[in-house]
Amino acid sequence: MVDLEAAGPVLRAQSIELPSWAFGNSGTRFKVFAQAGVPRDPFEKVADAATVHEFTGAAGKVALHIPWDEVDDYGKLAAYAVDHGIQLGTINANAFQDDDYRLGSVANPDPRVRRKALDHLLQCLEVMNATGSRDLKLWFADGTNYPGQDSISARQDRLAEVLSSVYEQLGDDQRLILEYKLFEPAFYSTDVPDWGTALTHCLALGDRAKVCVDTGHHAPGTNIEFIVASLLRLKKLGSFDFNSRFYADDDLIVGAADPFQLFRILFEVRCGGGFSADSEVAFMLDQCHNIEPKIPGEIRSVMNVQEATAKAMAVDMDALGQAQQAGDVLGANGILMDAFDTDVRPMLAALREERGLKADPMAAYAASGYGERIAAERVGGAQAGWGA
Ligand code: LRH
Ligand code: MN
Ligand code: MN
Repeated sequence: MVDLEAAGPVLRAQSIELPSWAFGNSGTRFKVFAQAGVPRDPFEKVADAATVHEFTGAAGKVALHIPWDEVDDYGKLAAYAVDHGIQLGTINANAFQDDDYRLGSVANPDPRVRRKALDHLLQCLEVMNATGSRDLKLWFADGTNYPGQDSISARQDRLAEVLSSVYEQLGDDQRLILEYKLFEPAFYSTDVPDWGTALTHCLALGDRAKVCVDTGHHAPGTNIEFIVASLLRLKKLGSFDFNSRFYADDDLIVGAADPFQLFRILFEVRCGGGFSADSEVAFMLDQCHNIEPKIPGEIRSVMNVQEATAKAMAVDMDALGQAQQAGDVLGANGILMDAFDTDVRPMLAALREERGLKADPMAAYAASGYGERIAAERVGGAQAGWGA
C-alpha cells in the first residue's frame, strides 16, 4: 500500500538550490535567444531566484558561478539574498573561458597556466568566505582532442596536485565538490570523465571532498541510480546538478525527459539516507532555459523534483523489504511501480497551502505580474555566461 505520510517531513524540509545562470540568456553554439526581462547583473539574478522560492517555498538557495557573477562586494550580495528571503549557496568555479585554457586548466602541461587556474580556485574560496557558502564545486573542461596529444596519466598527476592545494585551504565547514562529465568540450579524453575518477580523487583528498552527480553527464543508458547508491554508501555524494538530457549535456528541465529515472534516483537517495539533514547532500539544478521563459522553467523544475521525491517517499518500504527477502521479483517491482504511478500532486498542493502558498505555483506566478514587470523594467539583459 502506498504511504504518503512519510513524504510530508521530507518535502517540508526539502530545499532545491537554483543556478544563477538559469536566469540569464542562454542558447547553443548556434544561437543565443535573448528574452525580455532577463537580469542585468547578479543582484537581479538573485531577485529572480527569490521569486521562484516565493512561489514554491522550496528553493531557498541560489548558486553562483564565478566570474559570471562577479561583484565588488559579495557580502552585499549575500545580504541582498537574505533580504529577499533566500541565501547564496554553492560557488561554482570557472576555469574554462580563457584563451590560456586551450590545453586545459588544472591539467595543462604549462605550470604557469596551472598556477593561474589554482589562483582562480583560491579566489573562489575567498568568495565563499564572504558569502558564507559551504561548497566549492569544480568542473573542469580539461582533456584532449587527439590520441597522443598529452599524457593521460601526467594530466591526472597535475590535476591531483592542484586539487590538493585547494583542499588544504578549505575552511573547517567548507567542502570541495568534484563534478565529472563524460565528454565535451574535450572529445578524445576528458580528465574527470566519470564517477570512478572523481571518487578516486575525492578519496585521496579526504572527508570534505565529495562527488557531484550531474544527471546530464553520462552516456545514454547509464544506470545513474546505481552511482547514487554507491556514492551514498561511501558517504561521498556531495551534490546533484539536476537536469534532463535526450542526447548529451542538454541542460533541459529536470524530470522532463525521463521522470521515471528521476524517481529511481530519488528512491536511491531515500534508501541511502540522502534526505536526512546530516547527509549534507545538496540538491541543485543545473539548467538553461534557451527557448522557454526562465522563472516558470525553474518553478516547473522545482515542482518536478518535489513530485519525484514524494513518489520516492511513497514506496512502502516494509512491503518492499519483505518481497525482496522472499525473492518475489514481480511483487517487489510492483510495489515500486505503485509508488511511481501515484498522483502526488494533490498532496503537494495541500502541503503548499499549509504554508500559506498557492496550490499551483505556475498559475500563481503567471497571475503575479512579475514577468511583465521585469520585462518592462530591465532593458539589455545579460547572457548567462557562454560567449559573454
Ligand atoms: C558543465 C556544467 C558544470 C558547469 C555548468 C555551467 O557542463 O554542468 O556544472 O559549472 O555546466
Ligand atoms: Mn553541472
Ligand atoms: Mn553540464
